[in-house]
Amino acid sequence: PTGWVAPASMSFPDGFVWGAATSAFQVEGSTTADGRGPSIWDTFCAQPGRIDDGSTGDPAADQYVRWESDLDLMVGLGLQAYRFSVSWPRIVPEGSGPVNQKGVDHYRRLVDGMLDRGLHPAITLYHWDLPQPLQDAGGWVNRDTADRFAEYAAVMFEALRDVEATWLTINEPKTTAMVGYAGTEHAPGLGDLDAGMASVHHQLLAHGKAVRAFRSVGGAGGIGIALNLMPVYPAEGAEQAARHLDAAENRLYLDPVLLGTYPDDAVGDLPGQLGADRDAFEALVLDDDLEVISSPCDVLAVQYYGVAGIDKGGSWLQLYPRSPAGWQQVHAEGLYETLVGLRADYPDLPPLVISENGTPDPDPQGQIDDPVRLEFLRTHLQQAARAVDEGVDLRQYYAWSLLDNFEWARGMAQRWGIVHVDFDTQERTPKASARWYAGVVAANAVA
Ligand code: GBH
Repeated sequence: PTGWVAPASMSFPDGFVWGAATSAFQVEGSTTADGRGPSIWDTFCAQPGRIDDGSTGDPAADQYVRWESDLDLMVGLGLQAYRFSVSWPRIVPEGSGPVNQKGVDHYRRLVDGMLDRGLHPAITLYHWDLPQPLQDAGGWVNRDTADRFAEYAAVMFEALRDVEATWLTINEPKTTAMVGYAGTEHAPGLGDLDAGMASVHHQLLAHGKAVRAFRSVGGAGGIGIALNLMPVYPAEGAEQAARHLDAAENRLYLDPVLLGTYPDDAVGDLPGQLGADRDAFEALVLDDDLEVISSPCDVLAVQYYGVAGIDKGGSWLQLYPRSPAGWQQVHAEGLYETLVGLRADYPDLPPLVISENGTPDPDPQGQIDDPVRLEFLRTHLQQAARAVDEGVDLRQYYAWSLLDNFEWARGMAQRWGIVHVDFDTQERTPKASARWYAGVVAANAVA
């Protein structure tokens, strides 16, 4: 469907929720404050060569200290919602066992501060900062981690039982599995594909167990999972490879959550497939697991950054311009295709949320005038509005990110914020994209 031209202005439905997103390790700093335990990202940052600029989670954007003024900043931009994540090692410093009340109190204050200001909380429970003691016991390769996660999640559900929050269990299980366990670019950096596959299953199991815990606590809000999705485009003659890559990148996560089945074509030796040990993976899937994983959700959260191309030999292709992130092939129409594709493929699809969407500054020093990001957001919101006009039930949108922050292996040298942060002074300055986005929110329309 090429040749679509966006109308001059496109409205969103009444009640649509507009926000921006961050995650705990990327913005909080204060990694030893108030009883927080170590996470796998603290360990990873301490290993020479893992982070480009040698930076760590301290002080990041210092939000553990500056949360009140950051909430005021959001109100000043007219934002209606904030997606943040809870740091598991602040809540259960040893990964299992005693709860650290000071950690719980921090997030209760943050959420109360949001409610006082009319900001809707979207709360991610796991955005990659696994307590180190759990990694010492195997991390997501160990099935017990799913139970530890559900226990930790229940602590937060109880603490915020009265709050109409949008809860998201796990942020991008694919990234943890393929970049942290199968790959080496993210913590814990194992470089073991079979470990990656085990982490897929155990993260999804953790998600399902947390959804069940949420139902038994009877929390006021809704719950879902945040999956990064991307359309896969075939080169000439590469339709089968593209189907396999789509299975490995998208359906491996969507199908178990939404249908209660794993796709049968994600793992194997054909181009586009994950070349893991299929029997070993299947042996991890116990009797009721898929039923737990497919426990009904209230939302599905989609993180959209770009697309992939593949040739018939299985090599990834560049079809669209790359952003300075390197891995990001920018193609706004792929967001529309993702949203309408979900509706077509999954009959019981819950309402959708776009929980992340964005692009980095071309200049690692950062910028206030950011026309590339502004245009990125505009074109992607137009494609989201197009899908909504065609009946897709999209309820919320979160720009990634509210603030320049600790960008994982890229450290502080890749800036994704709509708000600039001076990392010497921690001063915040809204970029042109943030001012433009404030207008979108005020109009509930993109022009
Ligand atoms: C999101 O993932 C994350 O949820 C968010 O925390 C992050 O800040 C944001 O992207 C921007 O990067 O290191 O070369 O192996 C998006 C999907 C998957 C993109 C992992 C980067 C690692 C590339 N990410 N990938 S590499």
